[in-house]
Parts: sequence; structure tokens; C-alpha cells
Amino acid sequence: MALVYIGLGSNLSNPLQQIHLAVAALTQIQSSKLNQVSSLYFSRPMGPQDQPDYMNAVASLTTNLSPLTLLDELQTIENKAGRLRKDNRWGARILDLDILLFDNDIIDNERLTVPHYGLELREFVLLPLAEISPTLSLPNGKSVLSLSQNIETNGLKIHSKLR
Ligand code: ROI
Repeated sequence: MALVYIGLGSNLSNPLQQIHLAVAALTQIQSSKLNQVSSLYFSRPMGPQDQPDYMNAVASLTTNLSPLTLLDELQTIENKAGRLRKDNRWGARILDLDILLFDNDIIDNERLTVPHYGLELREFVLLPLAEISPTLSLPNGKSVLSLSQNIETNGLKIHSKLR
């Protein structure tokens, strides 16, 4: 079994509902078990500012799936939410499900980069991650808690508990 952390994000089509539906969908992934879900956070857009604020959360999952099979499952959930793959990289999106960490694995291929390239730079990933796993370290040895305490919070605020 691998321990995986997944970042959830939405800023279109009722983000609150999108994140709730996505959490429900995560519980249905084959050969996997949803462990923890962070609070739901409001965050300011990273990238172009002419888009709505985001809602973000982080979940942990244990899985017997391979990284790419898990990625297929997450993309199926995104597609069912109405996410268009051709969406521009830095633009608004209905639902984004990112594999942040997959055990201590380092993965780098055309489809998948783990740890997620933005992990250490994004308050909307680090704070929810530290909330559910304060003792976690990244494969490079850095403490998630200390990263989260040293990053600019950029107005991030807790909206609600998810479960
Ligand atoms: N900004 C925020 N606040 N939250 C996100 O999930 C998010 N996702 C993205 C970009 C466009 C980089 N900005 C984001 O993909």
C-alpha cells in the first residue's frame, strides 16, 4: 500500500459543491481507501488574477494502484465534473485533482511529476497538508510544517471542515 496526498482545487461552477463531490468520488476509487481530508480553504488565485478565488483542500489516500493508474482515476473524476483538458494551464478550472506526494517516490515522466512541482511554493497546498499531516517530510527531507509556517499566507482562510 502506498500513502498518497492529493490536492483538490476549484474556482468555477460552485467550487464548494465541486470539492464535496470530489471528496465523495475519492472514496469510490478502486483498491484505495480515503484516510483524511483537510478543512476547506478559500485562496486567492495563483497566476492570472482575472479569475475567481479558489477553494482548496488536501486529502490522503492509501492505495494499491500504481501512480499512473491513480492518475487515470483522478482524471476520470475531473472529466465527470466537466473539466476540459484543453483548459489553459493557469486559468480557471472546475476541478483540479493533483497527486502531491506518492509515498517517498520521485516520479518524472510526460504525464506525471511527483512531488508536485508547486508543492513548496503554494500556501493553499502546504497549510492544508500540514493540517492533516504535521509530522510529514518531503522526499527532499524538508518538513511540511516548517514550510507551511514560513510561507506567505496570501489571505488563505479556512471555510469549513469537510468531514
Ligand atoms: N490558485 C489557487 N489559489 N488554487 C489553485 O488550486 C490553483 N490552481 C492552479 C493555478 C491556476 C496555478 N492557480 C491556483 O492550477
